[in-house]
Amino acid sequence: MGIRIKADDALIIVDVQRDFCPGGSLPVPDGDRIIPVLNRYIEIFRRAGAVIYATRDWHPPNHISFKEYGGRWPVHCVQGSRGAEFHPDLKIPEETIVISKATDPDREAYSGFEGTDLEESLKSRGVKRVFIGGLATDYCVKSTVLDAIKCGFRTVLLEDAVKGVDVNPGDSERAIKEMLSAGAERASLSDFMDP
Ligand code: VGL
Ligand code: ZN
Repeated sequence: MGIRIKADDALIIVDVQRDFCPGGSLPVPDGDRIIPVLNRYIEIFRRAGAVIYATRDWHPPNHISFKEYGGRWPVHCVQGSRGAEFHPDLKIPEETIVISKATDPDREAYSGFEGTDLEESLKSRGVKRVFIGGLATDYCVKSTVLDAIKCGFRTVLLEDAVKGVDVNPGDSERAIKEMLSAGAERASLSDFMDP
C-alpha cells in the first residue's frame, strides 16, 4: 500500500499494560505477542516526527468495572499498581503522551477518548490521521477506533498490532468488521514505507 508517516499523523497505543498480558489479572491470550510489532511502529512514527500516545486503563480500587462492584471483570489496572504499568518490553519513547482513562469509579470507559483530553490534544497538534493498535481488539481498541472516527480523524487499525479477549469466540473478528464498516481502514507493517 505504501503508507508514509508524516508529522500530522499520530500513533495511539491502547492499554499495553501488565494486567492485560499473560501473567496479569485480565490477560488477553498472547497479548504480549504484539509488543515487538508495536515497537517497530513506534520506531517508524518516532523517525517521522509523528506524535505517539499511549492510553492506559487507570481504575480506582472501587471501579464499577470490577465484579465486586457490579462489573464483569476481575480487578485489573488499579491506579499505581504493578499490573497497571505499561508492559516492560514496550519501548515507549520519553516524549510519549500518556492518556489515563476509566478513572471515574462510577463509569466504565473503554475508549481512550472518553472522559479524557485525547481529542483536544490531537486536534491542537493538527493531527488528521490516527493509527491505532494495542489491547484488547474487542473492547478498548474497538471503542477507541469508533470514537476516533466520530471525532473526524482518518482512522487506521493496525491489524498486526492488536489482540482480543474473545470472551465469546469470534468477538475480535466481529469487532474488526464493525470498525471497518464504521469507516476504519486497516494496515500492517508491510504496508509502511521505510522511513
Ligand atoms: C479493557 C476490559 C476491561 C481493555 C479494559 O483495555 O480492552 N478490557 N477494561
Ligand atoms: Zn478496565
